[in-house]
Amino acid sequence: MLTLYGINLSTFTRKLRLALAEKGIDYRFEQAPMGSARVRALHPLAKIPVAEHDGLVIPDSSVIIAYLERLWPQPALYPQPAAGFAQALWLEEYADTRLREVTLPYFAERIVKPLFQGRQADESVLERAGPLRDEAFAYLESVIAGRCYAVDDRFSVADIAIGAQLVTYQQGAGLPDAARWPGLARYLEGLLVRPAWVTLLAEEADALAAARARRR
Ligand SMILES: N[C@@H](CCC(=O)N[C@@H](CS)C(=O)NCC(=O)O)C(=O)O
Repeated sequence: MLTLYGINLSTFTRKLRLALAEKGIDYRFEQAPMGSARVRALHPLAKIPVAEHDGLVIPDSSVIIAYLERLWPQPALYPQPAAGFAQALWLEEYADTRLREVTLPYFAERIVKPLFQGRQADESVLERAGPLRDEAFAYLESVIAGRCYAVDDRFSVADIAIGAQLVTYQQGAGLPDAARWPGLARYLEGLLVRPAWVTLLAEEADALAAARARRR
């Protein structure tokens, strides 16, 4: 049995859980916040997620998903053709880095500060975040080009990585504005109704509702 250490509402934990759900892999989910003693003992960078399988400790969502693909090849999350494979890896990398940078301020200001720290959002942070968000969303709008999936018109790890980050954005700022990025908004709506996503995101919505209730 695979054990996953992380927490819900963590973007990279979500990314991995989406991959596990899409592949239909059973796992044990052990709540372990980033930087906790448990995580520090398992992950050299003290980040989440980290997984343990048959005595092997595997850090990093991208590495874990690639490992899962070897052991559970179907349904495949990586395109077979070399060009599609490269594009999927690139978009996964883009999502994990630039899109992460773009989406995190919205979650930090609108969710973490008010719900988990009892502090007010600093809207000036979000004003400064706008231009980079606009640039990244315009790039994704052109990559997706009105299709349902980011690469080769079939679901892949690129959609999981992009979708996981866009959910973080949605939790802080709502869906991408369909008037400005119609393809991106439709693309995300299509991902959000996938059965594996509905279940996981309902769990996250409950966690957010509970945090809101505690603050009232
Ligand atoms: N490249 C890593 C990124 C993991 C990551 O940054 N996780 C966040 C939580 S969503 C974290 O642990 N942050 C704590 C930190 O950066 O120290 C992955 O894909 O697993």
